[in-house]
Formats: sequence, C-alpha cells, structure tokens
Amino acid sequence: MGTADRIALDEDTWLLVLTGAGVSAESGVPTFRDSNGLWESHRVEDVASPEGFARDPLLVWRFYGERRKAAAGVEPNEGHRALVRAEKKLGDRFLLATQNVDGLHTRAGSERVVEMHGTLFKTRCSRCDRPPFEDQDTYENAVPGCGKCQRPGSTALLRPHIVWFGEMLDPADLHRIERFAQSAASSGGKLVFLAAGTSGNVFPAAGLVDAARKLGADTWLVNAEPAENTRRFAHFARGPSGTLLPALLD
Ligand code: BJW
Repeated sequence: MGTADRIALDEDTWLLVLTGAGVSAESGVPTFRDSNGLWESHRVEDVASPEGFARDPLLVWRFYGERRKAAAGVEPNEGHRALVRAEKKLGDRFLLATQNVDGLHTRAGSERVVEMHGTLFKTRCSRCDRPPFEDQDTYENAVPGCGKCQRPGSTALLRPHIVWFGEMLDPADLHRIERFAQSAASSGGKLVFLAAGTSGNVFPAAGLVDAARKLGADTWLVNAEPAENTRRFAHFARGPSGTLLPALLD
C-alpha cells in the first residue's frame, strides 16, 4: 500500500469521493458500526428495513425523528470544508457520492453531491409516487399518513426518504456516478477515487473502489480504523478525516 502524502489536484485530475458516517463523526453525528454507534442501541432490521417499518412504523419514526433533531443541531467540520475547496478547484471534474443522510456536505457548500442513501430531511409516501418533500417534523407520537392517496379502510403511511437494507438505490444516482467515472476515463484524465469515513460494509457503495480500479483510478482511503475493504485501495491514510482531508487535498 502506498504512502504518498498528498492527492495532487492537477488540471487533468477527476476526483470521485465517497463519504460515510465517519466524516460526520467530528461534527457529533454518531456512526453506525463503531462502539457507541447507532447499531449498538438499535437492531438494524428493526429500524432500517422495509420489514421493520411494516412491523413497527412508530419505532422507525422515533428513530428518524431523533436523528432529524440531532442532525439539525450540528455543524459541518473541516473534512466537509476541504471537500468544498476541492470542488471549487476542479468544478465538473469533481463528484461527491455520500452515504450520509445528514445533509452536512450540502450545508458546508458542496454542490455536486449524490445522496446515495437518501436524506433525513425528506419524507415520501410508502405507497404512492408523489415526489419526496422537505420535512423537519419528528412525528414523536403518531405515524403520519399520506393525505394524497389515503382511502377509507386503507392506510398509506408516510416514511423517511432513506434507502433501507434490501431496497434499491435510485438508478439515476448510480448512473450519475458511473457516468462521471467513465467521462474521466474517456477524456484521458487522471481519475482519483477517495473514500473517507466508511467501514466498507455496505453495497453497492463498498464496491465503487473496484469499479474505479477497473477504470484505472488511483485509490485512496481515509479512515480512523482499517475498513472491510482496505486492501482494495492503493493508499490508506489512517486517522480522523477532519484533519486528514485538508492535509491530503489542500
Ligand atoms: C472515521 C472517523 C473519523 C469514525 N474520521 N473515519 C453485495 C454483497 C453482499 C450484500 C449485498 C450486496 N449488494 C447488496 C447487498 C445487500 C445490502 C448490503 O450491503 N448488505 C451488507 C451489510 C452485506 N445492501 C443493500 O440492501 C442496499 N440495496 C441494494 O443493494 O439494493 C439492490 C438489491 C435489492 C434487493 C436485493 C438485492 C439487491 C441498500 C443499502 C442501504 C443502507 N442503508 C443504511 C441505513 C440507512 C441510512 C440511515 O438510516 O442513516 O445506510 S445502512 C448504514 O450503513 C447507512 C450507512 O450509509 C451505511 C454505511 O455505513 P458507513 O457510512 O460506512 O458507517 P459505519 O458506521 O459502518 O463506518 C464508519 C467508519 O468511519 C468506521 O470505519 C470508522 O472507523 C470510521 N470513522 N470516525 C474518519 N473522525
């Protein structure tokens, strides 16, 4: 594994970034799989699967209501801001695919962002195809129903606009990521894939490093601990993303 200490943002560099919960950890947002992570106090299958929602929608709404409240009260950190500066340098040769649903990249000022796992601050109907809408409500005591498609005797529940286990990611999001990487390759540019703050456990995000390698990308991982797929990367910088992203990118 390489030990170069900078990612050069040259005129022919295309940078595809994948972020995970670790990038928001220094803002005070809990990760999933670390000690004290969200999955320590909740069973994944109860709160982040369609089956869990069907079984106990109030529990699921309490979980996401708490997270809405917590995420609204935190601020982006230096890691988020380093990615904003990289985007300013690279323009359309930059794309940020995030698994995070906390909205902190956008609040920091990132513009070319794909929210692969959805967002905490939108709600949609679990049955009809009305577009997801902005929503800050925490629904602590009652599960909201859909005012658009509700029929007598049939309950259409509103749900968070989040991609749960066993659910498809939006194909348009995946195409946008693929198109970006392929444009880099076909333009003869230098593709760099940088993953930060992610345990490499969840697919398809964890497979992006391999897709990027196939296109000839240089691959970097910035993480506090080794990830499940560390060996797939050419470079591993171990430590907090709030310090390492500015050091690598500026
Ligand atoms: C720091 C730090 C600091 C801490 N600085 N670092 C192929 C193989 C096997 C299984 C599958 C497969 N393809 C699909 C699957 C099934 C499944 C899956 O991946 N399962 C695995 C568990 C094996 N995937 C899916 O179901 C996906 N859907 C799909 O593929 O659809 C197609 C399909 C449908 C039906 C059948 C088959 C295929 C959907 C996955 C959606 C995941 N959603 C979640 C929850 C919702 C979001 C929410 O509530 O917030 O998204 S799961 C959860 O994990 C969340 C995260 O986005 C995601 C990734 O977690 P992340 O970001 O990596 O966080 P952590 O906590 O795991 O790691 C944090 C890391 O940061 C750690 O390593 C720390 O060390 C580090 N860290 N502080 C730097 N300061």
